[in-house]
Formats: sequence, structure tokens, C-alpha cells
Amino acid sequence: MRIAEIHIYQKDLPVADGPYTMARAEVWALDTTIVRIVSDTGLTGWGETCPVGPTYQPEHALGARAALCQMAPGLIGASALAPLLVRRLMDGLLNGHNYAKAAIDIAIHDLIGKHYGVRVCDLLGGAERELVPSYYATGIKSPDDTAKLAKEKMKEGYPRLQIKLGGRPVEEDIETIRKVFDSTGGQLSIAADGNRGWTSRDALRFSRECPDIPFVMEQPCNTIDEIVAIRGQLHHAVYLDENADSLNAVLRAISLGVCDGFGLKVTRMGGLGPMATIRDICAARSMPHTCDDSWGGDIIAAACVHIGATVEPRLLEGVWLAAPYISGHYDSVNGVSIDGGHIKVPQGPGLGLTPDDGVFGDPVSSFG
Ligand code: 0XW
Ligand code: MG
Repeated sequence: MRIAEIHIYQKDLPVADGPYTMARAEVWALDTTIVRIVSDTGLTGWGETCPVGPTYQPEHALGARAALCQMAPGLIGASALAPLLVRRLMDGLLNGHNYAKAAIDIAIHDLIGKHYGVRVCDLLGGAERELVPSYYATGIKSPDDTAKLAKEKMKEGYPRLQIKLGGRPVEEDIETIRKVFDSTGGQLSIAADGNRGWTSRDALRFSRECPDIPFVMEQPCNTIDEIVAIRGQLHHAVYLDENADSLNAVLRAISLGVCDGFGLKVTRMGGLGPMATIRDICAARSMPHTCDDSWGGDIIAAACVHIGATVEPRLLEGVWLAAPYISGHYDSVNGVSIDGGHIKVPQGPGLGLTPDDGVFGDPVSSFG
């Protein structure tokens, strides 16, 4: 089976009840890029990449489509049954741009699954479970509103919350996390996500004033160096997210003992193949982690759930989906959603999705 055609689509995903807010970003609508690969045997594989705006990370939507257009002509005719070789081929066509390569990698995994009649989670080693825990990310809100939302989400069945903080006086963040802890009675795990928004001074103060609250601090400061400088003085475990931007960064962070876990993004790592490698490296050093993406519709959601299902349960911190912030699905029958704080692993071959006819409109670029 070979790659015969590559089609690239653009779709707007408005944020339901927007905006979605983080320390350094406020987003009202996301620009997602969809890839459809058609094989010479007539099968279709779907991929997607959707940066959460242009400031969360260096990735941006126009960059994804430019990178895909740069690589696509060189991918026509390549074996669609060899994801590693496709990955190496992409590296020979373009340096970097993992988030664009990820869309191709996901579509190839979808194709392979459909070709052999197996699910992507089985291609990736096998599902540990059919119901995967999710977690809810709050967005930046007042202390009282965050505490109210936290309680609601706990009642819905979420086992974990990610409280967005940073980008405002740290006193307000301290009040927020304390009220969240009080309103949820310490019954669920909490990540305090600074999204690079704290100075090392504020991160230190946040941790020191809350030694009794068992949260993890996710990406407190902008750089690894700032985190290293204060790590020994913190009362809390530290997870890297935005700084864990490649396989090499993850390896380095683990070997230098910079963190205790990760927020991982499938597209940032280059797709499902590299994510499976990072999953295994994390397992070798007992590093807990999430399986997320920064945003995206059903295709990204399915990719995250499939890889999440293969992670050793003791190490999976949850699979985050943008689904609660998106109205509707690409696949109106098998769209991926969160129910009671958990997500069912899709059942069909490949990603287990069949996007509705015409849901992406006409392609913006086609090759092959
Ligand atoms: C909550 N997320 C997984 C999705 C947002 O876009 C950002 C991200 C995070 O943890 O920073
Ligand atoms: Mg994060």
C-alpha cells in the first residue's frame, strides 16, 4: 500500500463559551489543519494538527500548512505501511516542524489500522483499558468561579483537574488553588498549570504558601533553567509541558532530574510513533504523564485516546480533549467525547472515525 494522494483542509473551531484563557494566551477560535491521505488501494487515512493559537508554542496554523505543502510532493509513492520510514522521509524533506509531520504520522497510523483491520491502540502495543481517564482544564477565572467549576467537574466524574494560573498577581492564584482544594475536599488530583506565566519568585511563593495542598506544578516558569534554579526549594512535584518539546528534551529532562512528570502533546512530539517511544522512556523511569494535544477535533482526540489507552495505568495522568470546548463532531456517529470524566476508546479499525461527507469543505491544497 502506497501513498497516492495527500489533501490538506482548513477548518475553524470556535471555542464554545469562549474565550479559553491561559497565562499567556486567550483564544476565541482555533484554526485546525486536517490531512487526508488516500492510498493506492483506495483507503483513506485522517490526520490533524491544531496549535492552540500562535503564542502557546512556536507552532502556528499557517506554519503547519506551509510545512505540509513543503513535504507532500516528496511523500507521494512512499510506502504507507512503514511509519518509521515515512518519518525519516519527512525528516529528509524538512528540518523540524514536528507538529506538521504529526498530521501525516497520524494519518499513516489510521491507514495501517484500516489496512490490517486493527485499531491504532493495538498497533501501538495494545490497550490497557477501554475507558480512559480524562482531566478538565479550567481556564483562568476568579478564585470563586474556579472553585465552583472544580466542584461541578468533580461531580461529573473527572478524576483530575488542571487549574490554569499565572499572568496575574500570584496572591490570586494562591487564593484560587486553596478554594479549589477546599471545594473538592482533596478528593481528586490537581495540576496547577502556570503555562510559563510565573516568575521563579512567584512560583516559589505559590509553592511555599501551599505546602499542605498536594498539587503538581505544571510548567511554572518559561524556561527549564528557571525551573532548575528553584526546583530544590519547591514543596511540590514539577511537570514539564511546553518545555517538553521533543524526544531529546524529554530525555534531557529525565536524565538531569529536572522534573517529576510531563504534560505530553502528540503533535508537538511528531505524532503517534514518537509518542510511543516517549511513553516507553517514561515507563522506564516511572515518569507519570498525560497524553494530550494543545487543541483539535475528533481526529486529534482519537489519536490521544488511542495512545493514552496503551500507557501503564499507574503512569497515565489523563487524556485531555478539547471536546468540551467544541460544538459538534467531525464524525456525527463515532465522534470522541468525554462522559463522566472518562473517554471510550473508539472501536473501529484505525482511529475508528469516518468524518461526515463534506465536513471539511474543499481542500486548500492537494497533491498526487
Ligand atoms: C490543557 N492543555 C492540555 C490544552 C491547552 O490547550 C493547553 C494544555 C496545557 O496543559 O497547557
Ligand atoms: Mg500544560
